[in-house]
Amino acid sequence: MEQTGVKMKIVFVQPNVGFKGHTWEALGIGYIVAYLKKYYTGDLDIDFYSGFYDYDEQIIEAGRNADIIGFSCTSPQYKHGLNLAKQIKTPDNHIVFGGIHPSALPDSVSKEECIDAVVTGEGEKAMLKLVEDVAKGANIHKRRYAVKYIENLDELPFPDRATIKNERNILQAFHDEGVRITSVLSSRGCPFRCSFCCSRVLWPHKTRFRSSTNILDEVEELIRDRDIQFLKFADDTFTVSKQKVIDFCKLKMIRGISIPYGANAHANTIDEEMLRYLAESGCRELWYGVESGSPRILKEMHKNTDVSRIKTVFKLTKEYGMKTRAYFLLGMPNETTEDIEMTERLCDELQPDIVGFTLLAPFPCNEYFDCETMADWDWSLVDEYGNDWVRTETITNRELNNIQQRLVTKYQNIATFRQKLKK
Ligand code: B12
Ligand code: SF4
Repeated sequence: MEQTGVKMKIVFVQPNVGFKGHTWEALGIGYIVAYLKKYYTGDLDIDFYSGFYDYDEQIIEAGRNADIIGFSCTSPQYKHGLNLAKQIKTPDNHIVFGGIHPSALPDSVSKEECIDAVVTGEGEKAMLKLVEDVAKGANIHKRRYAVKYIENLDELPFPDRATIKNERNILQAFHDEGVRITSVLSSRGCPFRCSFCCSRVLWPHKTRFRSSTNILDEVEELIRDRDIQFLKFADDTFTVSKQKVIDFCKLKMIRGISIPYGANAHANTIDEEMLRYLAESGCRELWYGVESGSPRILKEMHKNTDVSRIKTVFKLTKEYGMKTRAYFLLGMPNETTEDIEMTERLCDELQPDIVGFTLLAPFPCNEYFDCETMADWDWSLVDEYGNDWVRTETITNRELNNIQQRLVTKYQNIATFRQKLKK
């Protein structure tokens, strides 16, 4: 490895999303920080700020004193990130944007004068290269970094949770739910291609998995060092590989790690044997993207499952003692009120423990985004919990928002945290 030996002061920023609610730890930044600390050969002074917990003034002051400022942005976070970047930029510092939004719209992001470089896709190797370039005095203005994906995820060091001030999120979870919770990522990517989802932009290749040993080493560390009492898997779909899931569950039990956990699941990946292992190993909740009760709409979404399978899987998940969450999405272009009635009937029948009703939003990178007309939208205003864009051929935007509100009110006692907050 090249020896630069140059000391670098880096500030990472997780901008705000525009709504006050529970925010998760900046896991992506945690991964990048750990990678830099392992592989950068010079000294590093790394700090982290969150738009949720820190004042803009603090972030701006820290950023103006750093060599490199790295912003991590989903689309709703981009506006706040850009606003901060404009105030942080000096002739001497280097501003880089990474995460799903810059990955989806690199041209639009890099045309901003205050943004020197854009990283698309996985950030660990790309950020290392960028830091080395800056250390060597290279001009990175208007550079784009996209590097080969890491094949073996076990090579990655665990996220640096001290630097990302994970304790703040854990305390927030404890305040909201009475349990010390944090997130862990066991895989990258999802084999499905739902029309409304952005996963394919960030992780376009086949799904990669960490080994069970590697995941459980991190889990043990989290229990020992951070007194974590519940794990949320941040994977797109935790249940992609039956063999991987069963292997994880078996090893978790063999190692006597009893911590409960929850994860995202896709109905078509589930069978009874997997559910038995999940339940035995401490899985307490499965979160299903059910999306619709209308077979026609499920097809239009490329959801790759059907209503009868969803019903079977919910029934089985409950029989194995796990809680179920059902997320529904309203507003597909051809959706009619009859389709939404089917969704409501399905929800009644499934009786999930938690339910969310979101609205289709044309985030950059899903099939509803139009780069001609939407590239410069204010994404802090476009939300799946209410937006003024979505309408179908037969249902207006106002009607859809009203339907969503009616459903949230109907299921108020089991609505998601975010929808409860909205009321
Ligand atoms: C957990 C999760 C949440 C959590 C919060 C996550 C958080 N940290 O704030 C909750 C449940 C609250 C949530 C809410 C929402 N979410 Co969400 N969420 C996720 C999920 C499933 C995992 C995130 C994660 O931890 N990933 C793992 C880490 C390692 O990946 P990463 O953060 O992307 O980081 C890597 C790269 O992006 C890059 N990188 C990231 N930052 C930086 C910075 C620099 C400087 C560099 C160089 C590189 C870099 O390197 C990292 C390591 O390789 C993702 C899907 C996914 N698998 O990523 C969706 C996802 C991010 N969410 C999405 C959406 C739409 C939302 C909501 C807008 C939904 C809504 N309310 O309408 C909100 C907005 C929240 C927000 N922060 O903007 C979309 C984003 C689409 C978009 N264009 O913005 C995603 C991609 C889901 C999808 N597949 O469509 N979400
Ligand atoms: S199953 Fe979930 S993560 Fe995978 S493509 Fe569909 S919505 Fe995205």
